[in-house]
Amino acid sequence: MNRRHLLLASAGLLSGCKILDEGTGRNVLASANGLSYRAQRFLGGGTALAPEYSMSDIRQSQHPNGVTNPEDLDYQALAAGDFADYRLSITGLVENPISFTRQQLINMPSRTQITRHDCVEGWSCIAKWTGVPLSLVLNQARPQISARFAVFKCFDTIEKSLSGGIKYYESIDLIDAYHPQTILAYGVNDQALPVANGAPLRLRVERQLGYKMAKYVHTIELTDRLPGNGGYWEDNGYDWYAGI
Ligand SMILES: Nc1nc2c(c(=O)[nH]1)N[C@H]1C(S)=C(S)[C@@H](COP(=O)(O)O)O[C@H]1N2
Ligand SMILES: [Mo]
Repeated sequence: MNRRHLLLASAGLLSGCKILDEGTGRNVLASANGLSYRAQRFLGGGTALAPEYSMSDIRQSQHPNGVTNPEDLDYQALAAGDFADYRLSITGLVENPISFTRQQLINMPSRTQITRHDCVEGWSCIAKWTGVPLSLVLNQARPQISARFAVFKCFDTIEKSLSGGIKYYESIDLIDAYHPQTILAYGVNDQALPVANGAPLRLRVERQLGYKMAKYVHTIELTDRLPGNGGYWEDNGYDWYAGI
């Protein structure tokens, strides 16, 4: 058992599972054990869709988890100005490094989907997410042939230390980056995305667990290799491919 499976098991045993939407804790546990990255790629190909739900399945607002209000000063300044000065930057292995304001992202074609968020800690939430398909954003930056991964850099310091701390980051491969349900969300349940859930912009990558869905994203770097183990939690023992 790796640490993630231990965590899943202990979340269930110790807290009786903080399950917000029924019946998912076990699924998460089973799928985390049974489906490897290769298996899901082989079985589902690049295009299998995560289940989508209806409005009546939404039972509560999206449960905030992890960092819910970044203390970082650059973030606080942007939030104070309602993110008018926010820019999303696309960097790395692209022909056309480019940045977008929040309004530019909102003006692009959007996608809305009602999906279930499964956290490794044993709770789930169904919510309606609205955002711009990541594929449209990446196309404007024109990925180079050698690009294999999208790395998401976040504003929040997830772990403080004397040397300044560690910022949250995550990564996915370009198959997931170009998946039709992979969006950069700026809205949830018909409201502007709250700070608690990652304002102004957070990733939704619906075939994977919650920790993959980077909140407070300011930069997406295309790379040909993963930095570290590919994410903050991966650097602490979680699987990089968190298939559901
Ligand atoms: N930047 C950032 N992204 C993050 C986290 C975080 O702490 N910081 N936590 C992750 C985890 S473990 C989960 S379950 C979800 C929680 O998203 P929510 O607050 O919208 O429910 O965000 C993920 N993305
Ligand atoms: Mo999570």
